[in-house]
Amino acid sequence: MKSKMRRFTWVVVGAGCILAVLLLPQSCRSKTRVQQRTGAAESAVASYVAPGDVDPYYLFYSGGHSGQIYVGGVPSMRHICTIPVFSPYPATGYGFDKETKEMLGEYTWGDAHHPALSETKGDYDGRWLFINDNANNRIARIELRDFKTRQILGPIPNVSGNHGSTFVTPNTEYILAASRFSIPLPKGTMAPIENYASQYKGVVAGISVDPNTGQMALGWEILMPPFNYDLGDAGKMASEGWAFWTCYNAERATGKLEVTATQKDRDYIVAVDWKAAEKAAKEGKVKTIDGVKVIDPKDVQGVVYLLPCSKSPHGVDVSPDGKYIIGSGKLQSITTAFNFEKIKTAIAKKDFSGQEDGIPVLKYESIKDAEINVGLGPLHTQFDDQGFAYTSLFVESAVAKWKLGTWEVVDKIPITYNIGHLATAEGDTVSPDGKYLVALNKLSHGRHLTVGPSQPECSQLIDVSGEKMKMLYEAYTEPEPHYAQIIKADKIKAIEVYQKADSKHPNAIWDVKDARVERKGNNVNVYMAAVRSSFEPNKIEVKQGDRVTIYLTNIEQTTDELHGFGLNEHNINVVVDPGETKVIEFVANKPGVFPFYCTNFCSALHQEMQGYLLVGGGKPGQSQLSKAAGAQQ
Ligand code: RUQ
Ligand code: CUA
Repeated sequence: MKSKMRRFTWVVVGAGCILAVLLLPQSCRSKTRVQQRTGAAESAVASYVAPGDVDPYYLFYSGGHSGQIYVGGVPSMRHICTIPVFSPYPATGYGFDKETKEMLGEYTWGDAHHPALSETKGDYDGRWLFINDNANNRIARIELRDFKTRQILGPIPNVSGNHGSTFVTPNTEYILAASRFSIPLPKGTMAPIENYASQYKGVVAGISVDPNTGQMALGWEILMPPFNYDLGDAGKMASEGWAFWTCYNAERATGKLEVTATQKDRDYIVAVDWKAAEKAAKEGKVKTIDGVKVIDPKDVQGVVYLLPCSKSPHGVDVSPDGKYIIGSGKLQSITTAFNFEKIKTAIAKKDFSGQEDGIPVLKYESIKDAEINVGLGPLHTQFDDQGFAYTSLFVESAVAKWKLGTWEVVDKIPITYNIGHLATAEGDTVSPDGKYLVALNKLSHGRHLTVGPSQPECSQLIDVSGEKMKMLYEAYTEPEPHYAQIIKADKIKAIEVYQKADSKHPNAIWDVKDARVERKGNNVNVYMAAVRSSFEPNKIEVKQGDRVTIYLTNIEQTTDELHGFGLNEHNINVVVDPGETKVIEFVANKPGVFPFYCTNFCSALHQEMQGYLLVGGGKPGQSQLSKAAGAQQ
């Protein structure tokens, strides 16, 4: 309450000052400029979060080919932290300790596109965050208890280019996955590209999630024609039990797709009755391809249908009540609202216009409710609490606001440079908050201090609480956010330290008296504690060629008391949070004495927090540079 009052006072004083400065020299300014400035002051107040206060919402943006997730606050748009997912990140020691190294496997990058918060009854529950890797066909799970990546599943068999992912079903039963690029199956099969239309296959898939642990596993897959499966969304409320994906290239073309895959007037939205898919998989009506239960629609009826839609569609988004499936054809100026009731009726009446590889195609006219004239290049749609939809317009660089049911476009706001995705507060739930919308722009085009050719990406914060949308703020991030989700801050209950009582690590030590170095043959095991401001032991003596394993426990129980372990010239940097144990493994193959030190600032004597690795039995003077110099002589 006190901080709210303080904040309010500051806001009023702040706004007052800005207004006073603006109003004083009014005679020498044009009126419109003053009005613009007044608007800016209002926007500043609307996105202002005073020092010491926190935002009411978290924003989770995907980091694209950085392989990470960025966490921000709304409305301040402050970047709070980065969660490494598919790429090593020395700042948190991710990818250097045994566990995270094994999780990353052979890949040191991923292409993270669509974060999805776990849901219970169609509402974000604040438990987990999932994200796809378009490049290596993986899905990661981040625990929101500690904001750490805990599982990476994949590469998923038969899925190739996992772009249409990770949308979750209303109780997080499944995470959607799909092939953006069809290939011959199973992976490892070679077939000439000339045989694309007949020998290449796509799949759409449901990755199952354990309701208690969030652990992901292979669920079912459906064998699909060689189209390109692009984006998805899970049905909810009226359409619960269904899943939808857009696809382009109904032409089954190869080569220069911008020409060859845009010949037909219509592509499709794939509609999957996932409860029927689950049942078919349980009943064994599947083929096993590369260890996965794959349903072939030629053999099993009633699982998958195709809805014709505007050509080259991108986003597909289900309205909060689940009644409408919104599909946007990016080459057109309309977005289509399909009526789920009509889809069900058409299926019941077998009102089909044909089939593709055994999958019935419904009739466009029978299932569409409206074509909404939103503007040029519609991509994605989000929703608010008042029954409005917001569609991003890539070509027009704008957001259109329109009414579900009446289909009337009521407002439009220009965006700087080619908007891709957009996200409203709690926008993918059955009860969105509205309030804020973040426009994720594909380019920033230098609306910031110059930083050379590689420019940051731009996001714009828009107030959607009123009749007219209002631009509030502009923020920049690393390349390259695709999608984002915004969740109420109080839904996330993150811990600040790992409690000693909960520690289950078999090799953790909690008392410096237990610190020791043990040798078993060529294996040297180090039980190490980190605590302000020393490592115990601070001396590790080994012989060249020994396998060294350090079990490093930060025995602090104080918030924000992290320690790091950086070992000179060994490419090792691990960070341990309070109460955390990490395992560091390496072969001591370089002779000599190597300092290790705490990399994460922890106290006034942080600089003193150091020790030595002493490696005996080798030949001195073998450094890279001296070898290179020797070669030159
Ligand atoms: S995509 S700009 Cu990777 Cu989600 Cu639409
Ligand atoms: Cu421990 Cu710095």
